[in-house]
Amino acid sequence: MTKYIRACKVILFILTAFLFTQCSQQTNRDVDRPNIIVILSDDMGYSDIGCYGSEIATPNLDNLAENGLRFTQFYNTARCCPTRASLLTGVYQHQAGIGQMTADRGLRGFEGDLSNECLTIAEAMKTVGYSTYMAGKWHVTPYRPNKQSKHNWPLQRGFDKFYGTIHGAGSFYDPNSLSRDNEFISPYNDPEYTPETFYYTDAISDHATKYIREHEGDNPFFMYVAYTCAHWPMHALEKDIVKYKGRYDEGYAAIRKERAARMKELGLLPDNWEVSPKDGKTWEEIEYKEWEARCMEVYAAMIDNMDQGIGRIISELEKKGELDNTLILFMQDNGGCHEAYGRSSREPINATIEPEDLQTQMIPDVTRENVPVLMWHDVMPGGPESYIAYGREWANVSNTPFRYYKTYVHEGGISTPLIAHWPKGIKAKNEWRSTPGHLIDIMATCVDVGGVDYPLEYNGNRIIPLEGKSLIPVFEKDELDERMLFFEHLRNKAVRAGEWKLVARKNQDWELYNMTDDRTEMHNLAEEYPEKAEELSKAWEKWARRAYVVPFPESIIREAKKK
Ligand SMILES: [Ca+2]
Repeated sequence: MTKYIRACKVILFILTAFLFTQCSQQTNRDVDRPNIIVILSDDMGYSDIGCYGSEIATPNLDNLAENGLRFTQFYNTARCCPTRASLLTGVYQHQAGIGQMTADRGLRGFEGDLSNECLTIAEAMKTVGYSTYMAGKWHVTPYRPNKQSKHNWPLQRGFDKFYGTIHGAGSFYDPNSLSRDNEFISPYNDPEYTPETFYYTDAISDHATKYIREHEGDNPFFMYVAYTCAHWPMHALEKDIVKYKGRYDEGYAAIRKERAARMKELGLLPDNWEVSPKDGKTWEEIEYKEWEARCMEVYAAMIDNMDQGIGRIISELEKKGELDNTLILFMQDNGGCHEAYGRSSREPINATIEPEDLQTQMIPDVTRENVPVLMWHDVMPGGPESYIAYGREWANVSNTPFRYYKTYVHEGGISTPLIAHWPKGIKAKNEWRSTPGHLIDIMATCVDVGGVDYPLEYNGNRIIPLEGKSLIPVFEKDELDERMLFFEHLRNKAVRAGEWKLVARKNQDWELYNMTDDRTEMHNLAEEYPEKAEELSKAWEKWARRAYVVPFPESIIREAKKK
């Protein structure tokens, strides 16, 4: 009997100890694990926010930077959908199935649809009990309004709630493919969201804020806020545009000069780097200066509005007492965009659309007031009746001091700010980090801070191991094990290794640059250091074979030859 009682006591002790450990582990985890908010903006250049040298007012982002970290050498993939695929999965975009765009090119790596051989951050964070929310642009599965498959929509890829667009671009007053959770909706027939004026950037901010407000329970959340700001068309609310009236009247060169001076003050532009030369027309060559200046006033207002929305997200976190233990990361999906959408005339189209009709057009024929949407100098940019891109010259300003644009993997195409803010987890304040990083590191960082045991198999599929590294050592000491970073988009290609970068435009020779001395890529050293160039090009080839980058689909090669 005594033996029996002793055995019972031992069992009871073990059970109590076990339960205590479980509870305290649970409690500790819930207290320590931060919420995570990843904010991504669209088609913005390296110097487009205040704390990276812009004249555009971004006080909320600047405040995050002052109380956190700014990275000087963070990289994206040069384009909307590949960036989203890589960011969401922690592997290179070809491995994630989006090697080019969202069209199926018939080869592994180029399916144009998010692969099942990888997890999204939302899927990974769910394995450790995070709630998962998304507001904004998805763009990692094809958009087919009449025969949409939803197998790769956000709710099927780990998100609990979603409000946003499936397609990559559209009107800010009437975005095509707008959806809530698993259903397409019309912004003008949506009882759940009835603002006085519908403006997509505000709608994204408002839904992100709502998800924080409505988050319940002790578990942390992961939220992905993917703005379409400041992708074309140049659409902004008049109340925001008015702040920038006249600010761009002096033209491109004056603003590039101002930005370069501010970047020098910030330490972002060392004296030994040459600012890249201007691209496109001079201001004197521009005939309709008022229209051209208005393009940039609207662009600035779009960014200003996004920053105000980020301010509302931060306020909501503060209200809930969650700001200190939320890791906020802000980055951009590609460099400033030179594409010439809406920069030639089109005839007015007569059509009608009712409030309950779904908008399926990327470029609407008419506004919801049934006014024809116009382009080029036939209309001033800003309102719903216009559809205009800000053009090559302003993109050149956005990317100060770098060369090239979105699509290219020179520094103007792939360089992005990265702001990291997490008072409880990052001790340093208002510091810079110069270790090179890449979108592939975001998943690895989330997995690290969330305590995720990253699976090798998920839903019966073999999972590609993460390519990225956790940025925690960079947060702490600006250190990371040395590695190479690789790039490929539309056969523009690059590799970054330490202070070296090897880069080539489609069908052109490799160029070699020393990024410490010459990050603006003005002095090609390929002939001076042929062995370094050879070593890096071999590394690129090896990666390209491993990561489904080559062979290129025949259809892409045929199209390239036609052009
Ligand atoms: Ca983009």
